[in-house]
Amino acid sequence: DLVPVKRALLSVSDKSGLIELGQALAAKGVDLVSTGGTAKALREAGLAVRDVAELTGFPEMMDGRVKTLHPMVHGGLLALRDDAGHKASMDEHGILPIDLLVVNLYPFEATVAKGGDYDDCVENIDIGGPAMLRAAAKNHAYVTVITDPEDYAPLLDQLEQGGTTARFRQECAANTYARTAAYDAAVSAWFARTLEIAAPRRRAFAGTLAQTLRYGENPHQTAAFYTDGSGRQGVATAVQHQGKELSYNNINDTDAAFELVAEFDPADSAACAIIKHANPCGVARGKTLLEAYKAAFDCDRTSAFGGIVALNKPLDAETAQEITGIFTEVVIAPGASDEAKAIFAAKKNLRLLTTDGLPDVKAGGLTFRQVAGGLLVQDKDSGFIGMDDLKVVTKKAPTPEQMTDLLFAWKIAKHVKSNAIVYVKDGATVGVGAGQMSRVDSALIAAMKAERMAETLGLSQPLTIGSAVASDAFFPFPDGLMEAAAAGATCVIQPGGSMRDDEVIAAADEAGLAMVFTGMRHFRH
Ligand code: 93A
Repeated sequence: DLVPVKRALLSVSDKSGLIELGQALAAKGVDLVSTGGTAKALREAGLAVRDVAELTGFPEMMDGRVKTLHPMVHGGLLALRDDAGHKASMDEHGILPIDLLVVNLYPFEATVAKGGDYDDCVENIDIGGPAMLRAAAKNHAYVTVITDPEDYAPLLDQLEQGGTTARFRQECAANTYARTAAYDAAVSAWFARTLEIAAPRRRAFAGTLAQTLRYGENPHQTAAFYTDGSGRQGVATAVQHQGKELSYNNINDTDAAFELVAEFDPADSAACAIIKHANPCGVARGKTLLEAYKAAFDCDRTSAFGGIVALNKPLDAETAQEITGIFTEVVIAPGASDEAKAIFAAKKNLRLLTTDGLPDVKAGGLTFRQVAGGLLVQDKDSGFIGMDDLKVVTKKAPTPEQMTDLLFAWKIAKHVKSNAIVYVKDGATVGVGAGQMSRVDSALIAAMKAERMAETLGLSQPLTIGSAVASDAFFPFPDGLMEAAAAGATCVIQPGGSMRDDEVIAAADEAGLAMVFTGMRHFRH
């Protein structure tokens, strides 16, 4: 079932590997046809190539918007070689069969990622390329289609044996539709972002394979990492400096860590978040990163082992040194000093990731969750609460210091799986209760962890005494609140809005707590 390649059409924006491919094809006697820039590059390398304009009898026109959109091209790609009618049409119009199509598209995603303006992005929507790709892929019974320079080598391996196999052409076709779908989805997503179109409106979802992963959440699951073409700063844009490849769980946790730490403006203070299983086991601010890291670490030293550390400022040497004190899986920061990099270099298993900046926590975007037979899509939780949004509901009002801790705790609670209870003291978490089915249990677990930490640190009492506590959603009954009070919390931030708010407020007053309502909740499941 080998199909030989006699004629190839090459039209590529990413010209990497093009010359080598052209040379290899020419050596096999393949007739080369190309669009303007591609033909120029091939000719400059001394290869004989025909212009697509010669094939179509039309010049490339309208700034290249119309170059391959022609029956001479599409007929050559789509004709069924064994069909008498198709053959007759080819003969009648002088259409030459095209056996191999090599196209990669205008760099739409890269243009968006580098912040291209509206017109620039629109101009980079490729029309002729996807049309040819889809045509060739449909006709994979006869045509081989390649859309990624990474596939040039496997293609040449195939041609070594005299032609491409049916299976190879089918896989090429499958790759091609994945590419054109991801391409159109990137355009759709760009429109949605640019025009601020909300989640419930019609749009497409797809991604581009960035990396195959060793396995998924568990070793028996295969997995891969896809990028969405948005160029959003974060784990997808990060550069890895050392350490083995990131795993599925690493990527998930690193994302959680970096999104959380990005809540804290580096202009206000340094901040550090340590994540385990997508939940923070310590978050703190500090005058320096070192101070922030130490305070975050002291929230839950047991869980921090093997954790993911995210920083809101470039990693410095002192902090790097301190981090190497225990086993850490990943460190992500918006940069790192050469000294810090040198310190990490001795730790072979530690991965260091740096980005050009922090994720924009206020930017819109969508989040997805897969359910059987569908996708749940929603706007990203970019809800923000400032001092002015808070309503004091108790007799006692929080002091300015308490207010600062309450708002700090609130930002963290947004990133803790529900039910979330977060105790904070002096700009550092001192107890985090995550993911419990009951809010009371989250309050209890966080307090219990704080007690254990107090023992480890040799303190006379847990740091929850005199702390601020945040609850990601309202207390439906006073019981959860009372657990927090029993742990020593003296002020509370929560959305409010329960049927029993009156009871909860009365209980808070009785316990001498200061409590504020945000009017916004931050469920996260
Ligand atoms: O502007 S287009 O949408 N119109 C076309 O007819 C067309 N044909 C190929 N873009 C078109 N292409 C794209 O040109 C290819 O997908 C490829 O990305 C690029 C190659 O152009 P050049 O060979 O001039 O560098």
